[in-house]
Amino acid sequence: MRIDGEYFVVCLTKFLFHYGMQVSQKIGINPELSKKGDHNMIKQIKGSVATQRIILLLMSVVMILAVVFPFDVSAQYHVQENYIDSSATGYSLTFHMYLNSQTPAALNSFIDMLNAAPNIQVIQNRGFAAVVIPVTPGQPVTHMSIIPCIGNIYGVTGARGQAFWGWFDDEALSKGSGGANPTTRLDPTTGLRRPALAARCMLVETIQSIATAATDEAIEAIFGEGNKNLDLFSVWSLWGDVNDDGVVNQNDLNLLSDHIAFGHIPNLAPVLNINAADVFADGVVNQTDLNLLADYISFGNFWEVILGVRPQR
Ligand SMILES: [Ca+2]
Ligand SMILES: [Ca+2]
Repeated sequence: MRIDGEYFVVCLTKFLFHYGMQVSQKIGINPELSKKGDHNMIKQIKGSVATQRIILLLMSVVMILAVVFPFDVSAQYHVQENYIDSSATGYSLTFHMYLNSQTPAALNSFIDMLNAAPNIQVIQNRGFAAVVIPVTPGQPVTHMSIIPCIGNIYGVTGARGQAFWGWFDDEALSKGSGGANPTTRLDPTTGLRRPALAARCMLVETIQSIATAATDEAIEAIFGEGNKNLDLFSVWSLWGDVNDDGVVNQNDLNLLSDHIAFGHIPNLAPVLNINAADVFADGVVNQTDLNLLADYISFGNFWEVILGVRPQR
């Protein structure tokens, strides 16, 4: 809707002009009123006319200003208009199961779980099983209860599991090495993109941003200019592979050891994938994890040491 100042003032002036004419007619043209000599009423009406003339004068000044400095009401309330109309609809989050053909069997259980959930349909998107969830900026995200259920793939006898790292968007996966000149970091085995070692799951932050988005700028910051969908990819890593190079070896043990020794010192804390470090899966990373990882590296070739066993409840 466009209302410029000039149009607004012209309409108001016309109204006042007609109203003033009617008042004048009551005094000068209406002979009955004059004949009656009702001076009080005439005085009252004259006062009204004087008021109208002052208003007309003020409105004329406003009209001149409006012509010199035109304004657009709709431009000032652009966000609210979009919001009320239709621009805030049709947004979505697409959750991709970001593993290739080497998908562990455990991942299929997540997909089965999604398929069984009401109002959720698993599709193929960009080559991966995915679910699309509609969202409305400025409102709480619904239909999300199933997504946080996608998490760790626990290790079992005869099959290594994978630690759930988190949900990441295309930007996070394209800046895997971080730094001033980021280049995409790829998994040497699968060829899939990897986030930066220090990256953390974006899901909670993304949902909160959508729920509180109140301006076009905030919406664009989430979905990108001209986009209405945000792709999020679930990323896993081998239990214990804290430097995320696709193998679990002494380098990971050294890094985890440094983390336990210096992780609380800001300038000395090493960067690592903390989710992969919780090999004794109890939600905390400490000496117990370091001991288990040391056993795995030292004795894993002699007997089975399972990392990431499902915690007992
Ligand atoms: Ca490693
Ligand atoms: Ca632990």
